[in-house]
Amino acid sequence: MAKFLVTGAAGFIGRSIAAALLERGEAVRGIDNFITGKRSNLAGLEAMEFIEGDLTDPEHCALACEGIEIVFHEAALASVPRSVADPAGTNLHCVTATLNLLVAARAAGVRRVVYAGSSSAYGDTPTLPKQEEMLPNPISPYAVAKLAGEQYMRAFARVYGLETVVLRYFNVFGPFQDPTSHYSGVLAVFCRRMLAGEQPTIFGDGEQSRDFTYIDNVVHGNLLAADAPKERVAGQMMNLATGSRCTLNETFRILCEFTGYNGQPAYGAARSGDIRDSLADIHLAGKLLGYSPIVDFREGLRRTVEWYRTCS
Ligand code: UD2
Repeated sequence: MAKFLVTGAAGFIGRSIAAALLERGEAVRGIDNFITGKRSNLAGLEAMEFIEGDLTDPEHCALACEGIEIVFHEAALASVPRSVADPAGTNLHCVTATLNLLVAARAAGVRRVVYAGSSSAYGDTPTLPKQEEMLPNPISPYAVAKLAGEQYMRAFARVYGLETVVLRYFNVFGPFQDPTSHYSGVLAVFCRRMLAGEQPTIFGDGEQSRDFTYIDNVVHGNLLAADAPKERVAGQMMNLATGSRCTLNETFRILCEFTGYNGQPAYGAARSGDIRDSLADIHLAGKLLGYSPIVDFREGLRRTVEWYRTCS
């Protein structure tokens, strides 16, 4: 019987966590509805028990949680612009789905739920780096939805004693991130386009910055969060990031080096709901989990370009 459940197991982050658990020899169950997850992402995860299901359906949640000790809740409809186009869809798949999952987890006797939070919760405030005690200030429907999920985690820890751990991810990138959607993360899109010799478009002046976080760091943080003592992490929220930032213009220049692209970027209108600068303070995850990044931004980007070059 599986001990770990990964929601969004056919998505980029979920499949990466599942792969690491399987590598450790763990018994893993995954669930995905394939709205944004991909069947091809399940390649290599054949040892995982898989449920095609939707967390908006409480019965699917109950099935997924049966016998499980620890849940990694990665399923979501990511993307700020997607949420601007369809706020209700984002709410359904981020908030309702999360609440359904928590109800089912509690009923099934799950011990711990590790939740994929988002740096977007901090909003567009000028103070950097972002520290966990700062008041949240979400400016897009996506940010509101991911923050609501966090608050449900906290409430379930407080009132039901479920061990919830919120990890606020900062712009995760790496192998298996879908580069084909209108709503794909910027690095996936840029890698694909620049490797194909196509011009990428920077929205705005390119001086916006992000704390881009390579996937291995996120997987590492999740495994630490699953193993950390209850007294230290239950009910807590912490940033999970690299702890350094890079502008899009600078990132473009590094990508030119790695991909061999020798053109200029196009510049388009700034995106609605966008945040200007983002940088995490990662001391709390260091203190509570013993976390520090294992792959820096430049090396992560190099590995990512090689993956898109050879595998996608
Ligand atoms: C937000 C969250 C991130 C994660 C993600 C999920 C922040 C700071 N980060 O990422 O943690 O939850 O949502 O989707 O809130 N851009 C271009 N050209 C393109 C595509 C994007 O210039 O072709 C720009 C975009 O306008 C933005 C930056 O690149 O300024 C990053 O965009 P993104 O969609 O990769 O991620 P972001 O920051 O919305």
